[in-house]
Amino acid sequence: MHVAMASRKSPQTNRDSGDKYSVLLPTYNERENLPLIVWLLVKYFGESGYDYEIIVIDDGSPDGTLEVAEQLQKIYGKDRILLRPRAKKLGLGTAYIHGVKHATGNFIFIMDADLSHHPKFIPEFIQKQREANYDLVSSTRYAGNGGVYGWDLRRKLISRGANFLTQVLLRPNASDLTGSFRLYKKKVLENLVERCVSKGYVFQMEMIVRARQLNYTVGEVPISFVDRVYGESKLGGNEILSFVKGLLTLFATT
Ligand SMILES: Nc1nc2c(ncn2[C@@H]2O[C@H](COP(=O)(O)OP(=O)(O)OP(=O)(O)O)[C@@H](O)[C@H]2O)c(=O)[nH]1
Ligand SMILES: *[C@@H]1O[C@H](CO)[C@@H](O)[C@H](O)[C@H]1NC(C)=O
Ligand SMILES: *[C@@H]1O[C@H](CO)[C@@H](O)[C@H](O)[C@H]1NC(C)=O
Ligand SMILES: [Mg+2]
Repeated sequence: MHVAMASRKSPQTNRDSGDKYSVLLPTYNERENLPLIVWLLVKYFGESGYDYEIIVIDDGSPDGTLEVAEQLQKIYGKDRILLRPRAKKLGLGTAYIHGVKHATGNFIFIMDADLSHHPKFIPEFIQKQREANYDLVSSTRYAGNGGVYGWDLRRKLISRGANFLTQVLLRPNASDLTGSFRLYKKKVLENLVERCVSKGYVFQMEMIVRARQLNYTVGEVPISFVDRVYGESKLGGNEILSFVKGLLTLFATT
């Protein structure tokens, strides 16, 4: 991909740009995935030369994710890996709020730690952001070369359905509303997070809907999304029900 190549050619220029990228990695039982995602992040940031830090927000995972994170911190250094754990599982939305408080970068990446979001796309996000100084850049599985791999029909239908329903009800003019691999200007993220009321799966969607309301500019990067290999999926009937409830609440209140 020429985008990634271009940034690889001039790592020094990237380093000197003055921009710093804080990656928020919320984890719950990601012991198997964390070493690999961190290794890949270090690799792609290292090759492209951008300044970065990785903030691991572990919510008291019973599988020992935090201990793994501590080992990684020893390997890669305290300036690259920051640990901001919480005592118990308090949900993704508040994990981002918690993480952003400790971020020292002027840009924030939000991504899942389960390898569904491949760090190889990071240089493309940054390139896209700089193209038009976008306030946020969202991944999309539903435009360009984007796609989803490893999901069964049920999961695909749920994701498509959630997107479709939201498109119809809220018209946010973005092709992927529930994907959570995104790059934000820090100020923009702080402002959005403050206004968002929903929890769980609706949160990502509310973020982009509110971004449109505030006239923030949104760029999109097509990604291939791969289902998690290790660990268990947490998407059950309860999450679907609360997603629809949250969506209708948003519809009624915005
Ligand atoms: N800190 C924290 N992280 C969480 C919590 N819930 C989920 N995560 C993490 O958030 C990311 C996304 O969660 P996932 O379980 O992968 O959600 P998903 O991709 O919709 O569903 P599956 O991959 O099928 O399980 C992963 O890195 C999880 O480890 C939580 O309550 N607190
Ligand atoms: C929707 O997005 C497209 C391209 O991103 C843009 O050209 C168009 O003006 C947008 N429409 C609205 C209503 O925001
Ligand atoms: C966003 O832009 C629209 C159309 O230009 C305008 O009516 C609206 O007041 C703007 N909203 C904000 C929050 O600036
Ligand atoms: Mg996942």
